[in-house]
Amino acid sequence: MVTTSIEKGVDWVRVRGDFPILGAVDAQGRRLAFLDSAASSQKPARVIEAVERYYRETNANIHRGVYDLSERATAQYEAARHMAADFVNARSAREIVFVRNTTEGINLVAQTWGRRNVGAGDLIVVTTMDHHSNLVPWQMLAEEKGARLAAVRVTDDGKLDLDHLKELLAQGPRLVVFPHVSNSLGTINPAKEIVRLAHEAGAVTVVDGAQSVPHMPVDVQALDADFVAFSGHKMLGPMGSGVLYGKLELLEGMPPFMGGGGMIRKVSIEGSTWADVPARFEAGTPAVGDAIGLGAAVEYLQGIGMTNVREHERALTGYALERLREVPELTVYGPEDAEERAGVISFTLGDIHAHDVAAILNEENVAVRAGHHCCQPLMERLGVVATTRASLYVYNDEEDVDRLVVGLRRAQAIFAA
Ligand code: C6P
Repeated sequence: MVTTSIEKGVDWVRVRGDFPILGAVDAQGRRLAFLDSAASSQKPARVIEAVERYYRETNANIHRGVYDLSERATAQYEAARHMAADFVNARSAREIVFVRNTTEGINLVAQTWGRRNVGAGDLIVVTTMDHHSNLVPWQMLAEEKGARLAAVRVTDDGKLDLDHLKELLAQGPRLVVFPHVSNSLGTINPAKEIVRLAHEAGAVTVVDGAQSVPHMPVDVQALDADFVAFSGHKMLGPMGSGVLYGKLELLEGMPPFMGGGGMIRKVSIEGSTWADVPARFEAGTPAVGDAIGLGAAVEYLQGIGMTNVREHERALTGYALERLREVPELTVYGPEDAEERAGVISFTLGDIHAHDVAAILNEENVAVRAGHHCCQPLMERLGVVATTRASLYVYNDEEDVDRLVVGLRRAQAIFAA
């Protein structure tokens, strides 16, 4: 039990207090139990203030102006890039491309590296637990190029079937893509091992870091992944901020994603040449304020310490799994052990529809997500159309979990009547 105490120097009550939106209570005086951070996290005052300060004091287009304000905006934007690089331990800030979100980061790789390097008959390995964002872009590429797609199977306990992965690797795939953490099962995949195996088989790797980078220490050099994409809005930063990390040598060999201002070296009517990376991939006016907000989110998370974030979520996940076992007819999907999962808990409650469960929880001021979580192939594998999903972050505590359990019992009582 961790969540209300001061642990390893982290005062989790104070952390919760940093999030203005969580200070509100409903008409019955109940605080919000926000259990949907896997969809998008809440923002601490520090991030909100950083974005506001940018618009109040620094707003100007970047990399263009010769006046002070523009130079300050440019410096802050590039400082945010360095912070993001430091956060995931990239070798250089040039390996950090600002994008809108994970989806855009993955599409960027598919449309640039993919179009240049994947050909007819090539194999692209995905997984059955991938979010549509790490599946559909590869389907589109495969269709365009006449490439083949195969999905690593998921075991009954919600893990990637590594024997199946090895079978697919024996076919010499061009590309292996997978989620570091499943947004539906919470499974933490052995990313380092998968990357190593994929590299041994000669494949390039794309890691979907949407649910890992916000919640645990992620070191891209230790991981050795070729590309890692993640979303700022899931890690306390603004919507519209995201990162594609790519190894410099790969990024440098890639053509642009979109054409326009900022990504060129020289343009004539006859043709154009491209700017160095990462500018080559950031056509048009970027979301400067959002990137600066992401930098503030990184600083905030580093202030807590990512090991502490992970430990808090691991302990709270363990508590939640234990409490959920008390609820009859509740099936939790994914690994049983909190060590093997992040703070994402998907479940079904008897034959009550997932959306009905979520609607009743909402009446209790408990916010969860229900649906297929953009993982339709996984839902098919699990044999369900939808699950209800509670997901945890730094501001959650045992009271949130207890409220979830009370709400689930109420849902059962309503449907039993
Ligand atoms: N998952 C969820 O509720 P964007 O929307 O681009 O920021 O992130 C896409 C994405 C990619 N991969 C994984 C593993 C994800 O979880 C997500 C976003 C949200 O689970 C919205 S569907």
